[in-house]
Amino acid sequence: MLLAPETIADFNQQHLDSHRRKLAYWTDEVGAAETIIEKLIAFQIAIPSWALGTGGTRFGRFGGGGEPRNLDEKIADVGLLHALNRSSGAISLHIPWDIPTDPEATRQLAAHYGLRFDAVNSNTFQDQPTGQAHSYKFGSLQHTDAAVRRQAIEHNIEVIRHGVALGSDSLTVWLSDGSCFPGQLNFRKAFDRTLDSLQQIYAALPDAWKLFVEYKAFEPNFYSMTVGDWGSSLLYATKLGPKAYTLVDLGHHLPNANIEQIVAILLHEGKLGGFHFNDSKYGDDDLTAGSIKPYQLFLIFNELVDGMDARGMDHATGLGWMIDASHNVKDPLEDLLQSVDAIQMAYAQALLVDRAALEEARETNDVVQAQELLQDAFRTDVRPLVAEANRRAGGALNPLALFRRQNVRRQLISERGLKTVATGL
Ligand SMILES: [Mn+2]
Repeated sequence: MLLAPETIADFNQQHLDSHRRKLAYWTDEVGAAETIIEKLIAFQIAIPSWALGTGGTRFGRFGGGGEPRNLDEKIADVGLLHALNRSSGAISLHIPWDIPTDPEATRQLAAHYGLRFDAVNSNTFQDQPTGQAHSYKFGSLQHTDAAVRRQAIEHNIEVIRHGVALGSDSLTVWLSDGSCFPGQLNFRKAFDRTLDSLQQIYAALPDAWKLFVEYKAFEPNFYSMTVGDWGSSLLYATKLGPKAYTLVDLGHHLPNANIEQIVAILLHEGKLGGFHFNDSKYGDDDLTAGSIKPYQLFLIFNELVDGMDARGMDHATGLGWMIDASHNVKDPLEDLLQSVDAIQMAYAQALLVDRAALEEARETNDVVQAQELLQDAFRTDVRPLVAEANRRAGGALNPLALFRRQNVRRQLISERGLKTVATGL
């Protein structure tokens, strides 16, 4: 479904007086407000094609209805999100869940909604029901059998071809490769085989492309993961070459890992390539960004802003910004609106940090002042700035409220039916 610009304008008009009162503090008191609003408008977060339907656990799945039945409807859903917040201007596809049959038509459809194609994702963590000769039960790029590795390499190269046809410029490789029991795997051989396979994929990358090596601490393998942490990802990326980078998925760490420190060092080394936003209480929970640990999200953005500025990188285009989430009990589109909003807030708060004062506090070991400076930014209500950025870009002052007022889910159910199931997680 399409959201008419007049519907958004009408909604904004109804809330404009209240919004202007809240924004007045910023425009009157804070010199940096305009800069922050401009940066927020430029900042776009890619929506994953696999997160537009209801997710599930291995215990069950409780669909909410109106899920997109094909790639065109997935693009329409992301287009709807982008119309509401003007900050979801990209889609990240998963192959083979979303193979475009007519790439030019798919490209045009995306352009119609103002969307571009972000990183394409390969899938060698499950066996496909048809057309697959070898099983990935014991791994893909690490497999002991060269024929399995070859099949996985060729799949990744095919994903690159789909990406090229759509105008994408990066490939994300996440491997479930590893082992479930001590003794099962020769770690050194698994590393060498994986590196050799990745090198063959890397060799097929077009010139301007990036390869993102995503790591994960555990699951589905529980004893060892062959790309299990940022250290091993960095090792692969370094050995592969300048087009290879580490991708950080917030849910792919062991509990209490200091992700902001990991981000700072990877960025400093020029090897941070992309991000998968989500939040978690325990592990790879794939919850809404900022829903459990908003301060951590802010601290990560604090390092991102600081590190990108130190390297002269463009915040909007220097890294791949993507959400990777699953929605078990929420409407997926509402959840994605919440995630984008949380990311925008954390970014705005990070832009507020007084960096000169923070460095001064650090150099003089003023621990209290350093903490105060960060918490002062984190405790600032930046919602009027985010709302203003959305409004100026043509979106809604409150995307979620408008989504609900328009009864979007009910309309999608009447268009698509109650029992539709989107391919994905
Ligand atoms: Mn991920």
